[in-house]
Amino acid sequence: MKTRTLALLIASAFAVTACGKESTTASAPQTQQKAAAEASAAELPVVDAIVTHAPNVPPPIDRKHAARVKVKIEVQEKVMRMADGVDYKFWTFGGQVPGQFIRVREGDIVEVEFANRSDSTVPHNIDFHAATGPGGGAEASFTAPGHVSTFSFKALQPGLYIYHCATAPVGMHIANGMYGLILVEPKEGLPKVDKEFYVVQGDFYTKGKYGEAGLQPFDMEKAIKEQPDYVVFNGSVGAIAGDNALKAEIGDKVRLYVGNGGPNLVSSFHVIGEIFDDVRVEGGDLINKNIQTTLVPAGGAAIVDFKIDVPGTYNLVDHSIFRAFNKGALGQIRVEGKENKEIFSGKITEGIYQGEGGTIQTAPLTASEAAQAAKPVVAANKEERIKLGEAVYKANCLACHGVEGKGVEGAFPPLAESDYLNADHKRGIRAVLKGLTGEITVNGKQYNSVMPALALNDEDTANVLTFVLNSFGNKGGEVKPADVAKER
Ligand code: HEC
Ligand SMILES: [Cu+2]
Repeated sequence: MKTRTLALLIASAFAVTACGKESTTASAPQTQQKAAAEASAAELPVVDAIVTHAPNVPPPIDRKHAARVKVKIEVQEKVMRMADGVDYKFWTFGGQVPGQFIRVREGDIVEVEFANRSDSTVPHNIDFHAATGPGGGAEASFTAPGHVSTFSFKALQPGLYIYHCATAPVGMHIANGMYGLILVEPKEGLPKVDKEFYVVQGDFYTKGKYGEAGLQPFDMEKAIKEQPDYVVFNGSVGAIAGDNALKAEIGDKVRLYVGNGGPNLVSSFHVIGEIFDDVRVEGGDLINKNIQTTLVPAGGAAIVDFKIDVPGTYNLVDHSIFRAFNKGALGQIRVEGKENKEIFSGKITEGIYQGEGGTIQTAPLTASEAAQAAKPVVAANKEERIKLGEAVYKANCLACHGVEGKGVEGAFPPLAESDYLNADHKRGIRAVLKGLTGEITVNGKQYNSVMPALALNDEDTANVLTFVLNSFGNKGGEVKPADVAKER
């Protein structure tokens, strides 16, 4: 039994900041054992993984033995369609959301070649929930733009598993679309079906509201509040609906490999007008039967099987239903074949449901309710400003710049003893307000990366910078809200 403890989660969440090399001293017998294990793994036949883009699934594995399976993954940061008229800069494994479906067999050694294109703006990595080991491979695969890393893991336990990027800020990488599924087929295989499809739900956070046209930047504030503008299957509104609907025929046994990349929402996965015959609950061994709606946790999966008896269009939804009709979580299976009036007599129309869009209807407040707005906390002096700023730092900066402000070489510059910041406080103000891109030199080392603009108000910006200036060996000083207002 593999226990994914909180400690592991934290280790993976801070993979970037905590990737110190562990030195282990192995005793002689251990070394021999290890050598023997490596020798047998090295003798395995080597095969290239057959991977597919969603909604396709690679064919079942007909091997009866373990293999060393090579998987190549290339990270691409790429502007693509989110909805009609709406674009988004996705961060992807392999150029699409979700990343490619990887199919291996229980006992295989999965050898991953992880490339991050040179036109990427930030480092990335990959955490396989199918792997047993620190961070699921996050530290082993941490890769700066223009580099490639390799590592391998043994697929010890069968099941359907999410993989995702775990580079800080982890939530942001996942929110940009960095997830996919790997199926570790049990040695005996899965029961045969007629059609298999690959569907992954994800929630997205944009500056503009649902449907607002143009290239929409990521909105960290909405992501933290868990208020997505889009909840979609396979990376965009309509990716598996309308002309892109999944297709099946009467009598088909259909299997959906359903994943949920999150980053935040739990999916109440449901197919309108169907009952799942078998659900492999959470992607594991437990089979539940005759299920209407199955929960798919963020960072989790489920395998659902059902036989289709009646023609027509079946809508896949997250049954947290505003997500389906107002945020995009709507897919379709179009089924052709002879009607069966005994099973279903009614009139069957196609494309029954239309997206209703994101128009918000307000329920009015009373005057006294409207007046109840919380008053913001304001620092009375420099000491208070430093104290309040520490909390702002922990919540907004720590993920990238680290607990001690030391950053990560090649990715996140240090705030500790930063000559760049100490030379001009306004640089810090502008970085927080507007974000920072392009080449900069901090303490003699070059950085060419992206810091996103943080949606902080003048008070919080002043507080956090005053905290930084008076911590981590910096030269002191105070930034006041008025200084921030001037730079806005
Ligand atoms: C998503 C990761 C991320 C977060 C969160 C983040 N930064 Fe940065 N920061 C960066 C990167 C990357 C750079 C370098 C940008 C470049 O190469 O142009 C940077 C640069 C800076 C710099 C200038 C360089 C230096 O080392 O002095 C300052 C100052 C700074 N950040 C302060 C902050 C503060 C304060 C916060 C929190 C309010 C914050 N950052 C949050 C990633 C981040
Ligand atoms: Cu990433």
